[in-house]
Amino acid sequence: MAEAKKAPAAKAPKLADPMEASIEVSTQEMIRRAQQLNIDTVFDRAVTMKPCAIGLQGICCKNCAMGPCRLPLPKDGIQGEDTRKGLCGATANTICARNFARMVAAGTAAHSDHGRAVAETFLSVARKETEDYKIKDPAKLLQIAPYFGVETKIEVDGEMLDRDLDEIALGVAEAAVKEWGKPEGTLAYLQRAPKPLIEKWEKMGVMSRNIDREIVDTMHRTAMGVDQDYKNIIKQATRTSLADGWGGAMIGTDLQDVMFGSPSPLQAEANLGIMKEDHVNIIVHGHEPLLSEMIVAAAQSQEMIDYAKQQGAKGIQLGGICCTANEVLQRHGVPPAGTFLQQELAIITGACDAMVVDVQCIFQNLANVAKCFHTKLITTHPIAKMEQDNVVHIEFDEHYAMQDAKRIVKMAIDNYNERGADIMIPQHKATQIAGFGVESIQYHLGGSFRGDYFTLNDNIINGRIRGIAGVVGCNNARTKHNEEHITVIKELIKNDVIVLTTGCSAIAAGIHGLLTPGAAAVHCGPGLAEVCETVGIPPVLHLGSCVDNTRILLAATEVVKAGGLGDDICDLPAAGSAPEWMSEKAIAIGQYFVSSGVYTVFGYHMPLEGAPEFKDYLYKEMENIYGGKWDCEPDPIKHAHKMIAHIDKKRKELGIDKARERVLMDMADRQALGME
Ligand code: BF8
Repeated sequence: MAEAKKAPAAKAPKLADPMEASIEVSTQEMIRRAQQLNIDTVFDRAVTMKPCAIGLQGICCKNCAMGPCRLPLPKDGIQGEDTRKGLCGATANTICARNFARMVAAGTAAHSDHGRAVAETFLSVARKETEDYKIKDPAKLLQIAPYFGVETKIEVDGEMLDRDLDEIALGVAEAAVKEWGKPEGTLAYLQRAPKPLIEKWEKMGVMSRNIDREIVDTMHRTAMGVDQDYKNIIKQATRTSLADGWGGAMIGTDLQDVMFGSPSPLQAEANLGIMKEDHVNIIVHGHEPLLSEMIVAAAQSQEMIDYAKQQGAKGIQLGGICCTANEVLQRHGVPPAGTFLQQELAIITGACDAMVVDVQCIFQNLANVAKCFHTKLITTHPIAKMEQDNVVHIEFDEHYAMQDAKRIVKMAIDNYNERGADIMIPQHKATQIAGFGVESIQYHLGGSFRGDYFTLNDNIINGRIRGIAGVVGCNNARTKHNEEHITVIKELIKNDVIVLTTGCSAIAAGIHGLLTPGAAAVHCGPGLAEVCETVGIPPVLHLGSCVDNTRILLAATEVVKAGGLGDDICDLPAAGSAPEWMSEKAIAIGQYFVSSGVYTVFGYHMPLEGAPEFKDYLYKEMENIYGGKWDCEPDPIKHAHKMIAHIDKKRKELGIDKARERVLMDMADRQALGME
């Protein structure tokens, strides 16, 4: 075997302290390993490059060539009138709102273009143009058809009969694809929201028209010299974000479920330790599961397993990074190898025979790291190529999906014997239960007679469960890897708040052992622990990838429907959180949660400090319109307690706060009697 090719000595006097960079042991080990090999990672770069202080405040305008105009907040704050303005006269509020709205547009574009690819593939399936994908969940197809105006029954001789599934599929596919550009009306899925919420959206004029149009509208009105009213800009940001959460992302999730199967709880492992030295290791990374679904099938085929054995490997180990990981985890139990911040580290193990990337959250530096090892880095998407000559591009075509997948798996197997001697796979991994969804929550926490989410609602009303939290989103190299996610989640479940998680937060929760039923006894307050132990679920439920945040919207809608907790999402004792966010997609998600009535707290920092009036609008005024509002709190314990305080406020408004006090008094009484 050849020696691993070492990177040329780079000038990197300042390196990350592994213990300061992450709370996770295998990450710490691999950062150290990278430093020994003289390979820089995101953790080192975060030490050497500091963020721009003006950009951080959200008030740098580079939308025309007279700028960039920078409007930093004066050191002693605004005294009297705020006279700051750019060359054209744009105020800090306008600039900050434009920047924020553009983040929403970019995030919406990312999720929705993913959704479009899924919808177009589903159209190919419905037209029978591909054999590689099938309809695996016909029940979900029948469930969503009415929203697209597609009949599921047909009248024959006065009798209502089931309509042919292929006809329904074609109707749904054609209607779904049109959601990106239909000339009239509003998005079909907006009608899935609770009625009072739809009425708020209608009153405000923010019902999204079509997905592409909302993104174009935002880009237009935030260009130089167009919309100069921050409230009007943010109104459009809402309309755009709804085209994400109740549009492109939701269609993406649903049609993926239809084609690949809706997830149901399954057991898997998580962390870099899932990689095996004696196996061919293939890591799928990115977001769109169209090709990775096929890679899973190809890697599990006898033909490929036999071929791997011929090359001297014991088998093929698949692993995932980022949301592609969550997609193949929730449907096939393929273990995630790590979060967003661990992508370089997977290659630095020296045992990654191929890393297959599609779109989003892929470091450009991967190619530099791959150059130091034997790893084949394979790009697969026409909109996401890399310029380095060590990167192979195999463009995915849904008509030849399995053929492409087999070619990629074979390439990884052929690369197995090219490994160098520098192999170090950290021996840390955890067991997890993943694959929850709207349907499985209904199965575990539903009721037989009184509504689908009855048991969940009943336990919220009686106070065993204090409330519901969505903890989602990225890692960010400006915060300690996984610390905020894990601290926030632990504090919530300790206080009887059940947590729904997606994205890299879900991967982090899996790695840190919070996605098992056993975590309830260790980490939960007594009420939540009792519920989890009774029904056999973890206190933290993995609901999938970031587009699957739409599952949280629909779960919240089901809670409203089940009754007893108000008429709208904003009435629920619920809150949202993204403790380590970094992506524009997180801002789009935050905006659609806030505009759907959810109090949403981000960690780290928000790029709003330079425009206090605009910030106030997001943090206070939005609640008067939609019932939800933004907040930011970098301290993870305070962050969790802001969410809990909101949950308690909602419990009080619902008149169910007394029930909770009684539960706590019972506990105290039992403790006083020495029974606990
Ligand atoms: O879409 S959580 S780092 S992987 S952006 Fe990226 Fe953030 Fe991870 Fe998933 Ni979501």
